[in-house]
Amino acid sequence: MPPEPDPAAVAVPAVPYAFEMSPATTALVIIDMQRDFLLPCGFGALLGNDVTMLTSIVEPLGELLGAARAAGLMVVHTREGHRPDMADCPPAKLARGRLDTPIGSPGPNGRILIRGEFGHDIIEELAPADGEAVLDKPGKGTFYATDLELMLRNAQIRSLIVTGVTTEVCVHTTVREANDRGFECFVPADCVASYFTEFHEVGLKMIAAQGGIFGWVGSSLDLLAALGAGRPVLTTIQGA
Ligand code: C5J
Repeated sequence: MPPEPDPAAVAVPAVPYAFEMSPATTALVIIDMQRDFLLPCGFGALLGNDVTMLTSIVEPLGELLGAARAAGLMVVHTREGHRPDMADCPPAKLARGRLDTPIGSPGPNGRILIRGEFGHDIIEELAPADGEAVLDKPGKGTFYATDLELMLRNAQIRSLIVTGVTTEVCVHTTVREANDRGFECFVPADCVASYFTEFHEVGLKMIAAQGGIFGWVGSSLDLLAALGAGRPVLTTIQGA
């Protein structure tokens, strides 16, 4: 049975059609905005990526985070990484890429992708506030091996605004996991990023294609307006 219409719902312009959400039943999920992915010498950089490809989302995501807090949305931050003894790191993940400096190796920001290390933590600009959930996840998806689903169901959350990095890896995996669990996902295109422009663009297209097979793609400006923190603007959604 479809859920009862919510009188507090707002409509956010999106592809393939307007996304309806209610602040009381929506969570902002910020995926892996960690130094290890965004700073030079972290995991992302050691994989050969240009980390500056990710920095453009920090400012709009910061604004969205402020608006979400002001509107009372549940906020969830995630961090990809492993226990110091790496008992939760699958050997296949560790071996992948045949890296000279694999996960767990010492680096300028501490041991790579290891919990408690400087590089593993979230960048200052998007630091979690008191009371906001911070989920440590060993995989790419945010539902795998975490208590996210339990927390969302207990809080009666139906919709997720999914942001962070990278578009085609942890963001996409999370959107797919959420979709299969019955959550509605909105992805603001200017608050997700990839080291690869083409993967970012096609990743967004894949979410909204076929009538929104995984969810909706829109812009943070329209979300801000819907949350009462800005005026509606005519936006072009890159990649959607
Ligand atoms: C990756 C992530 N790309 N957060 N992790 O390995 O997308």
